[in-house]
Amino acid sequence: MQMIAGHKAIEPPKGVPVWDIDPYAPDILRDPEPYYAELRSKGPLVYIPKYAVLAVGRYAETREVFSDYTRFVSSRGVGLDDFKHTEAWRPPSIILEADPPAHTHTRRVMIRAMSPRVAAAQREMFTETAEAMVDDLIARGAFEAVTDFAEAFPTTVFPKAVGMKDANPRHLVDYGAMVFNSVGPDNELRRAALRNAPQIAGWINSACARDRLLPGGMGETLYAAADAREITHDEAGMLVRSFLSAGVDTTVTAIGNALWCLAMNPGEYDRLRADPALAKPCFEEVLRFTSPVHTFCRTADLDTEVSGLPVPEGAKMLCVLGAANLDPEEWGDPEVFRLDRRPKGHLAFGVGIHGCVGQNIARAELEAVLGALARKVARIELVGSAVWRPGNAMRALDSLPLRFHAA
Ligand code: OVM
Repeated sequence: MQMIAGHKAIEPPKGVPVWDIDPYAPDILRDPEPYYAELRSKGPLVYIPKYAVLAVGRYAETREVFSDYTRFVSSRGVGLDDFKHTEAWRPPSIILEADPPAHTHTRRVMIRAMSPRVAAAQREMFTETAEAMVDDLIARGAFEAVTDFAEAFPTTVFPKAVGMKDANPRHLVDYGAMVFNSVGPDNELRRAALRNAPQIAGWINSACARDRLLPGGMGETLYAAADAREITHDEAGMLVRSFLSAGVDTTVTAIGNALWCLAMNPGEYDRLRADPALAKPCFEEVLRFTSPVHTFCRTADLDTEVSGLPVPEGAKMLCVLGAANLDPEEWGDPEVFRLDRRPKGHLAFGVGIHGCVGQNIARAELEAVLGALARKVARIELVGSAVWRPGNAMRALDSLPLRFHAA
């Protein structure tokens, strides 16, 4: 079998346009909107020879592929590697990289571990932390928002919510970069992220042990489910690893992107200030507008069709969430950031059985951050250039120099 980028190299299916582009080129990852627009314009499916994949960028078909977990499976990996033919870089996640019925079982436990009630119990801690950080940043004058706020906030509150006895913020951030860059091709981004894998993954794996977790935290909930024989103790440890994989880099990126949206759209920031209750719809629009996770894959597990076009078994489906969330067929004026849009059905958290199980916690964190800003900061000033950091799955800032003007 011919392989490219860790999966079966399918031929371009009949009727599917072929596009010679590298969607993982750093320039495209830094400024993806033109690529998103061209991808959508070419058709519902586009064959990309460089990686022998089918890219999906229109809203309807992206939603269809994500929703149909029997035809488009996750157990063969949600990156370019097909776990049926290439060994995964780490033992696969038992929730992200699993299909029903195994997935149903682990997901049920994770839903409970991150329920609205669990998120509500963390809100006060999130808000107090956000307010203290915002006060400190106001006092500082100019600061680097990526490190000093976007990274600082989740690496402070998330380990507390999980109940980690000793968290290493640097390792948590680096592990996020490993996990999210690993879903791309074998490019420099992936190689750089995986370079220190044994050391960082080793620290992460040992941080998942029960004796490293405090009672009352979200991590301990998973071991309690193991005591109740719903899952095994090994599975509890693997699900703690999922917390640490998906819970930090995602919210770091979301906070940076939110600050960027508000710095670039001062009129919308004024609206948020006038009514801090808009924190919730503001976050949803940040998600739609910037799609922190811009791309995840599925694998066709059988010969099938999408919009009447043939899809062969083994095809990697590049689901470009960032393109779908800006599709003018779905959204009016998609390139306008509007707090009053209330973008129901955006795909930034995915959709269907694999839709982000941590979204209650993510919303509680972002509402705490946006609420603290709205109450304390009169104006968010960009005092240098915003620089984007290319990522194989994540659209995140590398640098965002800001000044918060006190209210
Ligand atoms: C995991 C996980 C879950 C969601 C996202 C993610 C790629 C990882 O279970 O490890 O990042």
